[in-house]
Amino acid sequence: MDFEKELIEKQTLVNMVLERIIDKNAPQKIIESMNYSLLAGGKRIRPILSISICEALGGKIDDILEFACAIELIHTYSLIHDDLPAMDDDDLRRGRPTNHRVYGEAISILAGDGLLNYAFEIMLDIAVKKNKISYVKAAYTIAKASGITGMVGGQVIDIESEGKSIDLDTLYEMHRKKTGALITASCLCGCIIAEREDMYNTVLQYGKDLGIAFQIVDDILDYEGDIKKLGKNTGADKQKNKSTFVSILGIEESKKIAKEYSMKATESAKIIDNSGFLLNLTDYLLHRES
Ligand code: GRG
Repeated sequence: MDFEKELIEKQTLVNMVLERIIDKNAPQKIIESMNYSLLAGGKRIRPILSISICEALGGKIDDILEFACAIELIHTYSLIHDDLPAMDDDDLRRGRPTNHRVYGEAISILAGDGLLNYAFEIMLDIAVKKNKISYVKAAYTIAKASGITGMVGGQVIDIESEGKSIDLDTLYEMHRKKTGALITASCLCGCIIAEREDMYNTVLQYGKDLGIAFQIVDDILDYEGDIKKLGKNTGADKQKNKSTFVSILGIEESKKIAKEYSMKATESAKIIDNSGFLLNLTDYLLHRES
């Protein structure tokens, strides 16, 4: 199948699940605020990575679809909290005013907390119902990647580095944790749920290389991207005096390194998935404009 058609099909499937995922028994305001950010668009890369890797390794889409969508809840929580005044203080995300601009800080903090917690309710509910250790392992992988040695830890390094110039090693460490950890964990869930332990290291390497390429592209887009296509403000890194791949290495070198990591990821993608989808997805993420 044509790559773009398959990508849209997968995004549509994820969106259909996300539209009905939040428990209707919660207070109306928190449901509204969670759905405001969750259903505002987004590329749905993390669930799509889980799904496509699971399928490529012999698993069925029904084995992973809902679990994969729960990862998007965690990603959305991180965006809501990252935009808060105490963090990046942004007012545009996914083409809309940020969550706290619409619902106020208190509800927005709770919406993030709600999304994070609800993601684990979903994952653990699936693990209990399926009664399979692979789902417990996958949930643990996501918990660890989201936590203090993963995304939260990366965010701490980011906050502590603001206004300072950091070296390249610290920048890599920050991004491996802040952005790379959840991307890698999303890939690993596909492998774990498909019960293909033999492919674990290849998938791990794929996720790590893709995560770095993804973040360098994010820095490049912040430097020279189009606000309308991105759905968020550009130039924020420079304005906040943040060290980025672009500020440390320059734009041309950043593009070169992003391509190198993406090519490395492509080599693993060919081993993981012989349908070509993962390879095309890797290339799409390198050339994305949003
Ligand atoms: C608040 C604990 C906590 C962590 C925040 C992920 C993160 C850490 C902050 C987001 C800030 C940011 C722009 C990070 C760079 C990479 C990134 C995660 C970009 C956004 O992800 P996409 O491109 O977004 O997948 P969409 O909207 O397509 O889902």
